[in-house]
Amino acid sequence: MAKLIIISNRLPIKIEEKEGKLAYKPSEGGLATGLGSIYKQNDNLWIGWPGMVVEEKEKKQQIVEDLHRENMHPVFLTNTEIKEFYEGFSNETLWPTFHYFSQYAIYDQKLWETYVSVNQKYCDVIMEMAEPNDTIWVHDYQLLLLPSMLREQLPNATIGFFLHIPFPSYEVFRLLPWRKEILEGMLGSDLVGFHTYDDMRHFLSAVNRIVGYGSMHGWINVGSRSLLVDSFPMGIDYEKYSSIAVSEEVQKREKIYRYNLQEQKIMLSIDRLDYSKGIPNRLHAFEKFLEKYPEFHEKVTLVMLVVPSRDSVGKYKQLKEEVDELVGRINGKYSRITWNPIQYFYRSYPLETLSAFYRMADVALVTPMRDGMNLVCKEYIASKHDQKGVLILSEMAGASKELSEALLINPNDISQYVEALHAALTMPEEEQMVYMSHMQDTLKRYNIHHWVSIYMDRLSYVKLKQMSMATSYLDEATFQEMSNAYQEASTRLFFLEYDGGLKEYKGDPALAKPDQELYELLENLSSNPKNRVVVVSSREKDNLEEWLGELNVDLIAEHGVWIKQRDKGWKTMLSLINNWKTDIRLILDLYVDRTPGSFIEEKDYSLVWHYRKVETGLGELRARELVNHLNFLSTNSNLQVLDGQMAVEIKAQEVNKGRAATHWLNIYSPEFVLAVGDDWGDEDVFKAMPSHAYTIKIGNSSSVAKYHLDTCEQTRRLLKRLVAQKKTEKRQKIQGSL
Ligand code: GDG
Repeated sequence: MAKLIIISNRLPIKIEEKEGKLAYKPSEGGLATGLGSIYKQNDNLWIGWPGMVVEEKEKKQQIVEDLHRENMHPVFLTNTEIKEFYEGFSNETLWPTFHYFSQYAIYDQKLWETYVSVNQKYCDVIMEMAEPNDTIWVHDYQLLLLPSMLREQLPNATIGFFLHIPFPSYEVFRLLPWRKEILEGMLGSDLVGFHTYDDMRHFLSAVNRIVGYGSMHGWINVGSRSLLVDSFPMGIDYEKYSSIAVSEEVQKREKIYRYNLQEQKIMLSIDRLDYSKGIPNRLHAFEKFLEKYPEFHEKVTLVMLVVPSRDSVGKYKQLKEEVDELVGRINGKYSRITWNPIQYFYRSYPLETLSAFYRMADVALVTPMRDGMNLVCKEYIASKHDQKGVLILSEMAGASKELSEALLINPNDISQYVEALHAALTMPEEEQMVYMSHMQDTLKRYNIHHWVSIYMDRLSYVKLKQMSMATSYLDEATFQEMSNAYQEASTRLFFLEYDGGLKEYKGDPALAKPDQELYELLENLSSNPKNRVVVVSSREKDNLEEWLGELNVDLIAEHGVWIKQRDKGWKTMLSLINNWKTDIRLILDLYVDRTPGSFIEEKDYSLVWHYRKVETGLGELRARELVNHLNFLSTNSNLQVLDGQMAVEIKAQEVNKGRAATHWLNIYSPEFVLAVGDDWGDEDVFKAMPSHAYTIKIGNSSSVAKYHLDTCEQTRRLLKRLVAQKKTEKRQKIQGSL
């Protein structure tokens, strides 16, 4: 039976060795609890490092056996690998870069090489455990190269990837010397998931500008495979945090802490010691608050739980010193015999202790400089049974996109922070309860189980979609079937894309004129009274008229803005307002100035920037910039940017070739339909076709077309054979009757 394999750097357990005996303890954290319910089912498996360096062969064997009973399998890492792969490249290169602290990032080729080799090690272990039909779900920044490594070995496997930390803007990401390899690694997945839409947007932009792949509604084509990029905000195990908060043990602990803190209002913060968490800023804000609002002296305490983390790394040691110093200074300045404004704890605590603090806290301070999601703020909300309490949340945490009822702040704006502290402490209880209950409703619904299930559903959907988009090569057997259908039909309709379908692209669009062979082919095809031939193009109508107007064919010009039936004149299907053109033209002019050889073409309902004549490389580079620029400007407008063959076109969205094609389908209800196209715009034509139509994509990127061919030459040969077959048949008939 196909199984699900979860891969993360660490397994969801901690191993401890006491007096030569191994003990396994479950580890806390969002991922472990969230996926805990699924990896234990059936034959599912979780693969990762068990958290301990093991050298002895027998001990390794023991761990493998013990873990197998719990549906886990270890990847053993050496001390050097931990140092260079985990502490080094993952935490000193990727972590700072992805959290917008690139000034802290180190770029060291040796660390990168170990990162590559450890990703390969994970891949090798997975290959020992995986079967071809398994679903593989890779997690987080330590394993960015793994999806492509797996894809190479298992080309048809279902591979998901989820990034738990932010994906930075292109401007920051591009600083990494290994940016291209990293993106290519991630692109081996079928579904790339992020916490927020912004992360997803940044990723798509980096892929477009660094690797050169465009995207449409989150879909990226990599060769003949399409993958999807989407956002899935991660939730918590709401039930678990909510029920533990009313457990006897937690209430007992709360009583003890309350006794010690007396009537103090409590502000709470819980984070790992990390520069991304904004701990010094929080202390500065609290100090300013005490200075500005002395009436709160002896009435409020900041309980700050800081969990030790990565303390072997220099930057973390410095941060620890800075925090120690700040806490010391503030407490030194404001403490009284009976009151310490800050209660600071540098250690980790059992969940029951955290829960007791969540219950007690009047205000929770979750104010990171940058955070992928942040689960602490969600746990605080789930623990608040009386719905009294205020959450102050940084805009820079992914969670702020969902929890808009929190007091949102920019952690760099210390005066705003101070006012938020004051507002939280003075907020009427009824108001607190309204906000809290809204946030609880959201988190109850979008809990961790929901997150897992929508991610897995989406991954299955991608696989189905890939299957429906996998076009098979149009072979001889299919041709024979098509030819029979052609001969039996009394009404036949052809939609033939001009550029890329019938005629190869030329450096200059004006040079791609019809040749004698093409004229003859179209004449032959259209001379049969049962045939109706529609030539489809994004070219201007005057251009098509000049080249093909004499023929007995119908025409679709400018992506479907203009149509012409052979016995009638041109007519437009839309009456669109074109006032967007003035602004967009200014931008295109700018790109013409900066890109020698490029030029603008103005059509009735679109503008096109052509770069066919531009120096190789430069044109592609500028085109990527321009597509990004235009996509940004066209958000919330009804404009569509098409990244075409050596051209970028912007047009009103209502215009599409598929709509225009429907016009003919409605009039003729043909028994035989054949559509040929080659780029994104032609997908609209394929989609508009009835189920019995033969749809052919030129080129082998994925498409909704049923078949594909490689060249225009092959389209022509196919059409010629269809017509010739008819002629042969006719002759045979005549000869037979003689
Ligand atoms: C990464 C991303 C994203 C903390 N101290 C103790 C303790 N914890 C638990 C908390 C919470 C978890 O650790 C921390 O989760 P966060 O989400 O806040 O932060 P990261 O560890 O940086 O996680 C983050 C997350 O991945 C999930 O995708 O949200 O943005 O950085 O569950 O309760 N638990 C115990 N004792 C402690 O002292 N038992």
